[in-house]
Amino acid sequence: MASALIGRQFALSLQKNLWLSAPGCRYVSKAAPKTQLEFDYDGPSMKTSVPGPRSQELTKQLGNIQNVGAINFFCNYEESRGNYLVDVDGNRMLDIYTQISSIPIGYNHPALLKLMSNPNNLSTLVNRPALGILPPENFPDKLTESLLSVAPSGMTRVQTMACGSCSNENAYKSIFIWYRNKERGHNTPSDDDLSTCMINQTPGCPDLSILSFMGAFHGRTMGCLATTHSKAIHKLDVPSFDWPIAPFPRLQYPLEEFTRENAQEEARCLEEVEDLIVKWRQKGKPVAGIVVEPIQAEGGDNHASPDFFRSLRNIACKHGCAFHVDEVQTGGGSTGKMWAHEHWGMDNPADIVSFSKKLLTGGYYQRDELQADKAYRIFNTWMGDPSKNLLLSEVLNVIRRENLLEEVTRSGKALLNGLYELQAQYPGILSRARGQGTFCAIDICDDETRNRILLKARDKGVLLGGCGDRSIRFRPALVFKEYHVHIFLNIFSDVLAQIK
Ligand code: PSZ
Repeated sequence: MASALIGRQFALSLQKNLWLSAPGCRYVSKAAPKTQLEFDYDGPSMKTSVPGPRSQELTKQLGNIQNVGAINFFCNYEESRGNYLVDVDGNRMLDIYTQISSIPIGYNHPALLKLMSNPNNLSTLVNRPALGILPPENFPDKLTESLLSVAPSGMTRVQTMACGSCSNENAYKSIFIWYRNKERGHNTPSDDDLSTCMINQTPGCPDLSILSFMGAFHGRTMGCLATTHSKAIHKLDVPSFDWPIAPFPRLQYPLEEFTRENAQEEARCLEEVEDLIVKWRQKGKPVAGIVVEPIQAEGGDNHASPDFFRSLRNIACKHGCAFHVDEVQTGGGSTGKMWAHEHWGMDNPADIVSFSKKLLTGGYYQRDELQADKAYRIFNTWMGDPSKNLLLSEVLNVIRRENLLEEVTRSGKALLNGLYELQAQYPGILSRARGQGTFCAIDICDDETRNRILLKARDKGVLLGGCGDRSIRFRPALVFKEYHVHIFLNIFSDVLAQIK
C-alpha cells in the first residue's frame, strides 16, 4: 500500500514537477546521483531530541570554562558529510544554516580532503606566516588564482584579513585614510596631525563618519559595532560614535503587487540618506563612506531593488563618499552569483567589497585609489591565512567544475516555490517568502512560534536559523540540490501541520 502510494506520487511529481500541497502528499524526487551520495548521506537520521545527553554533558563541562548560553549542541565533524551535520549523539541533520552561512561546499568535501592530504601542502598548514612582512613564495600566485579570479568588477586589489569584523574594521580605516588624503590634497600629514592623533584629538583623529542603515550588521568590533543596528544585545554598554543611520527599505510582499509602494519606500530611504549626508557635513562630521549589505541578513533578510542600490551608489559618488558593500554573508555564491551586487548589473558597483564566511578567509577588495598609501597603516600580525587561500582555490574549482552557481539558482527556485505554496497553505503562520538563489527567508507570525518551529524542525533533522524579529532564514551550502529542497519541504510541512 505504502509503496503503491509512493509510486503514484512519484509519477505525479514527475508529471507535474510540482510540490504537492494536498495534506498527506509528499514530494518525491529522483534519488541523488551516486557521485553525490559518495560524500553525502541520503537523509536525516535522528536518535535523540537535540541537544542529546552527550551534548548536554559536554555543555556542562564547557560551562565550567566559558559562557555556553549560545551553544546549540556539540558536533562530530569527522562523521559530518555534504549537507549533513552529525552531532555527538549520533543525530544526522540536514544543515540549512551551515555555521551561520559559512560552509561553501558542504562538510568533508572529497576535493578538500584530498588537498589537505597532499604532502606538498603541509608546510602551508604548519607554518602560519605574518603575511604583511614574510609571505611565502607562492602567495601572489595563490591570491591570483583564488580571490582575484572572482574579483568584483573594477577591482584588482585585495587585502586578506582574519574574519568579517576585522575586514570591515580595516576597510573603514582605508576609507578614512583615503578621505583625509583627498581633503589634504596630498599624502603628507602635518606635525599637528601627528601629535594630535596620539591623544585622540582633531585634526590627527578627524571627526569623520560612516553612514550605515538601521537593521544592518557589520560586525562586533568597536568601529563595526557603530554601524551595526540589528539587535540591542550586540551594542549594549559599549561606547560608540555619533554616525548617521539611515532607514533601510521595508518592502511589501508579494513584490509584484506593491511595485508603487515599494518604489516610494525606497525613494524615501534614499532621500533620507542624502539629508543625513548634508546634516553630518554641517555638524562637522562629514560622511567619508557608506556601508551597506546587498541583503540585510542578521537584521531579518531585508531586500531592496537593484535600482535602490544603483541610486545609492550614485549618491555616494555625488557626495564624495566611498561606497562599501559588505558581502560577508551574501558573498560566495548563495544568491546564484558569486557576489550579490552582481545582480545590480553595474560596471562600477563599489569602492570596497568585504567578504569572509564562504570565502573561508576574510578580507576586502578595493579600487586602486582606496589602498592605504603607506606601509603599516593597514596591518596586523596574520593579515589572513594562506592555508585558507589554498582551500578557497579548490572551493572555486569545485564551484566551476560542478556548475554550482547554476545549481544554486535551480534549487533556490524550488525552495522559494515550495515556500510560496506553504505560505498559501498556512497564511496564519507564514508570510513574506523572499529570496535570491538559496539565500531565502520567510516570516513567522510571531517570535515565539518562530522559535518553536526552529526547535521542532531540528528534532526532525533540519537545521535552520532565525534572523530579525521573526524570520527564518535559509543558508544552505552550494551543494544543496533540488532533492535536498524536497527533503526539507516534507519535514517543514510536517512541522507546520503540528504547529497550527
Ligand atoms: O552574532 C554574531 O556575531 C553574528 S551572527 C552572523 C554574523 C555575526 N555575521 C557576520 C557578519 C555579517 O553577516 C556581515 C554582513 N558583516 C560582517 C559580519 C562579521 O563577520 P564576523 O562574524 O566574521 O566578524
